[in-house]
Amino acid sequence: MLEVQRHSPRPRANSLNTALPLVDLAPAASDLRRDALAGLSTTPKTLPCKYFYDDHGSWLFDQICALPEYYPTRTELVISRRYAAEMAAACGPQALLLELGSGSSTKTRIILDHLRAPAGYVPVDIARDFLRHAANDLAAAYPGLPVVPVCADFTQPFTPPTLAARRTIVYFPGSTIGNFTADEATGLLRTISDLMGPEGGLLIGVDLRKDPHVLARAYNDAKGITAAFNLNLLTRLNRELSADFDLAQFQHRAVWDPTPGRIEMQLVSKRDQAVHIADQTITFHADEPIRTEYSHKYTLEQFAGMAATAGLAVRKVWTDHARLFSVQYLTRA
Ligand code: AVJ
Repeated sequence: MLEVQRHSPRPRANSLNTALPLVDLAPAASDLRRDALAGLSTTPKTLPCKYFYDDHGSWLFDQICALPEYYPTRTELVISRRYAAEMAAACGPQALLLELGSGSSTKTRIILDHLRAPAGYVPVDIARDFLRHAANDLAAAYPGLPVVPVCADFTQPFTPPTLAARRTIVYFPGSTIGNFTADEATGLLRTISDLMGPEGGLLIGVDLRKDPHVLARAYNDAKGITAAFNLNLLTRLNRELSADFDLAQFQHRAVWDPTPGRIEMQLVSKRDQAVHIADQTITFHADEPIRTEYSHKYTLEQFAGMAATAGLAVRKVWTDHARLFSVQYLTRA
C-alpha cells in the first residue's frame, strides 16, 4: 500500500492523479505518534505546531489569512506588491526559488511575476495533497517554469532536487520563523544558509513587535477560525492515532508573553479528564494547557542579531508604513 512506500527514505516521483511529479519525503505516521506522546508526557504539555498542517489545517490557515484581525498576511502582501521589483532585483536573474512551507503559494506569484528568467520553483510543504494542488495550479499559471514540489518537514534534514540555476533563493514568507525559539531559529537559519549555498540569498517575512492588543486580536479572532485551527490538531490525533479527545472539553487560548516577545497558543483542558492515545492514558487537570505554538515577534535589531549568529547578514529591509511586518533579504555574511 501507499502507506508503506511513503516511509521510504529515498525521494520518489509520485505521478498519481497529478500532472506534476512530487518528491515525497513526508514524515511517517510513526513520527506523529512519537512526537505527540513525547510532548504530552512533559510538563507543561506541548504538541509541535508543524502538525497543524494536514490538508484541513492548511485550508483553515488560509481562512485565517483572510481574517480582518490577522494583519500579517495582508501586510506582507502589500509590502511584496509595493517592492516586488526591488526584491526581484536583489534575487538576481536565473534564480531557483526554494520555498519553505509554501502552503497555497499566493505571495510567491508576486515574486515570480518580477523575477528575471527564474530557473525554477521548488515548493516545500508538509501537507501533501494541499501542496500537490497548489503546485499544479502554479505550474499551470507559469508555463515553461520548472516546478518540483517536495512534500517534507523542513525542520528535519532533507535534500532538495537539483535544478540548473545561477543561484538558489530560499523564500520563507509568512513569519514562520516566528514559530521557533531563538535557538531553533538560529539552527534553521544555518540550515537555510546551507540550502542557499555561498552565492545564494534568503527572502524572508519577519513579523515585528507591536501593541499587544493588536496581537491578541490577531490570535483570538471573532469568528473563531484560529480556535478551529488550533483544535483541528486534536481532531487529527483522534483520526490518525485513534485518540479520544473530546473537543468540547478543550478551549483555544492565545496569550502574549512580553519577555520573550511571543504569542503562545494553547489548548486548555476545561476539567479534570483522561485521554487515550495509542494505548497510553494522558491525564489533564482543570485549566491545564497544552502549548501548541509560539509566534515570536522581533525588532529589526533582534532579528539581525539572530541572523548574524547564523552567519547571515541583512542586506535589505522592506516594511509597511505602520511597521507591522517586514520582508528582508539576507546573504551569507
Ligand atoms: C504562519 C506560522 C506564522 O504564527 O502567525 C496563525 C500561524 N497561528 N494564527 C503565525 C498562525 C495562529 C502563523 N504562521
